[in-house]
Amino acid sequence: MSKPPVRVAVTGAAGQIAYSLLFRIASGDLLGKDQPVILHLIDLPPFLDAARGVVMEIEDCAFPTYAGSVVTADPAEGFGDVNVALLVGAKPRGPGMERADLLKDNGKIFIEQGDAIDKNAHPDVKVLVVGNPCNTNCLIAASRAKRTNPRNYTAMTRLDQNRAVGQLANRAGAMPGDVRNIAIWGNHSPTMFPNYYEATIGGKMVTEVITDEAWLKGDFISRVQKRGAEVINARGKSSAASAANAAIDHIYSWATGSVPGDYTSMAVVSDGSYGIPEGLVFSYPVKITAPWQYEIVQGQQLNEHALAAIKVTTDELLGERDAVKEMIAG
Ligand code: NAX
Repeated sequence: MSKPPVRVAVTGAAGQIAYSLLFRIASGDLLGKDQPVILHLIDLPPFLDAARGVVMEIEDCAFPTYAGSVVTADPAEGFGDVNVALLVGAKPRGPGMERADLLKDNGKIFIEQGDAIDKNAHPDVKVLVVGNPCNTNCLIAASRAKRTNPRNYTAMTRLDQNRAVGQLANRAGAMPGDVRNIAIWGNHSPTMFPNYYEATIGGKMVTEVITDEAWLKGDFISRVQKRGAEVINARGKSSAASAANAAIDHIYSWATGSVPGDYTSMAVVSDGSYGIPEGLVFSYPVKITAPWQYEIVQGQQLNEHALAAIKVTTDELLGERDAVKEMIAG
């Protein structure tokens, strides 16, 4: 392989999402089958042995694109020279914990990691935040970006998009590949809005193919919004392989421009498009205009239902930003 290796950092490297994600990165699913990768596995000190065990297994896969690993608990070392940073590790919500406390505890992690990325990563680093609450964690990390570009800090709603595709395909008796242009608006939380009004199935508008409007407005939206909880109830654990798959999809689409349809969903730092307050990390339909370049899709006509739903998710994000306002001011 003639290309120089790309360095990809993954935090939460000993966790369950990483256990699916790291193998797919090493095998070339993230950046291409001709692109060697060096993995930077970052976790807390008590979990480094587990991360080393994962490295042993990756070695044992003998992937042609795997060019080595760094395992560390030190963010400066972990983000050193990395081209892509996948921030998966986060503090989970404990019993009885308030959402504001969760935001603040995670805020500390993402300030530290944001600083370490800004000081140590490649100046053109691309960041994807998966660890929840991912939009606001991303907002906090992006607020530390001085040398790096805040536009390159994104959060993951591709899993929500993929879940919406799955639901629509099932209902229409179609294949997932037939569903195009469904985008998630807002927060990765139960307030997100999967905008089916612009989406198509087999080239026809979703609303023409699925004429049961009550289902679209009701069960479809709420199922996508609450799919994470449905998986936990059934599996006893949160989504892992599907989350890893969505992280691969997010970065692969961004890096290559390959998206299923005209655009994909990414939570990005808002530039004020569609009246969303500037600076919020908000999921929009985005077009990949060139490798590693995105633009928020403009000119979508949002009807009353969509506007009302988007207001709810925007207000939630404003509340989250308010809860961490001292952190992002500093
Ligand atoms: P796990 O609990 O299995 O793993 C988390 C790992 O992160 C642990 O190994 C832990 O030691 C590590 N960690 C914690 N703090 C860290 C820090 N400061 N630096 C480095 N590592 C740290 O969780 P997992 O199931 O892998 O989920 C990870 C995160 O993804 C959670 O926050 C979860 O809520 C979030 N999710 C986000 C999704 C999305 O669509 N955006 C969907 C899936 C998932 O729920």
